Amino acid sequence: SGLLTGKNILVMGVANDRSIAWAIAQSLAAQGAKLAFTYESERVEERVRKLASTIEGSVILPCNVTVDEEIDSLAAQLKEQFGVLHGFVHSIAFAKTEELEGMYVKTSRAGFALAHDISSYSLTAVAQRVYPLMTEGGSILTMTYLGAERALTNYNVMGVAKAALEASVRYLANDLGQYNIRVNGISAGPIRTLAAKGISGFNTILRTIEEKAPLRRTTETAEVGDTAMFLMSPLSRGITGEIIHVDNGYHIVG
Ligand code: 0WD
Repeated sequence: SGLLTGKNILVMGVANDRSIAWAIAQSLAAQGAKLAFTYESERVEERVRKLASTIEGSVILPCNVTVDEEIDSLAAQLKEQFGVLHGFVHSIAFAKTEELEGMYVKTSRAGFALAHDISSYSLTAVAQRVYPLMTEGGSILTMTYLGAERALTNYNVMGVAKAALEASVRYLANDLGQYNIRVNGISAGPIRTLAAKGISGFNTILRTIEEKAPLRRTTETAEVGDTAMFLMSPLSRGITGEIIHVDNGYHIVG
């Protein structure tokens, strides 16, 4: 038995085995959690099914977070399969590649709206439909980045969307605390994943981290996974509305 035995947790944002959400799933499963995974489209369905099949008892459901009806049916499926939900991990972001380079000032209305819809509003859209299933209390977690706090080269509209996401963490925490539901974020150091491929100059960023981060190394997904496990577990019961940096200390320097 583990810290999460008997807990049912929704994990959104597994795209492949390098996804942060996948490392989080490993850490949660190691503590006995029962997991539900979602996939955005048929493009990733097979990959998600294959990965999920390696974790016993996993549930796999479709959900593109830009479509309200898909989130409605996700919540209905979760109610049917789990009854009670204890956790929700949101590890989803998207912006058009052309909005992730050059000057932020050039951001289009459509690019701004899309980045905010998928990367920021989706946390609230899912939370509003799944919190009623958290009848025994719960923990909600999202993934953010330093670009929310600072103007970082090329991060641009994603940084603005992450700032809104971090503010959402605080507002959701304030709303849902009365139901013993906690809401937190992890601000992870840069990790080479599919999403990171969209960001220009990523290799340079990783080299800077190795030189300047207090721990002199880049972030590994397992480090994020273990902090996520802590935030899903009763060990973190006094923490809500918080953004925890899992970045080997980089945000305190440079
Ligand atoms: O350096 C990094 N990789 C960092 C990532 C540092 C700090 C934070 N993060 C954040 C990301 O911004 C994101 O919020 O962590 C989260 C997870 O990102 P990841 O693990 O780096 O990236 P990835 O493996 O690509 O997973 C993100 C997934 C999508 O993957 P693709 O590459 O297929 O877009 O988000 C999902 C999708 O699986 N996603 C959606 N899910 C449902 N509906 C949608 C959508 N419309 N769009 C994207």
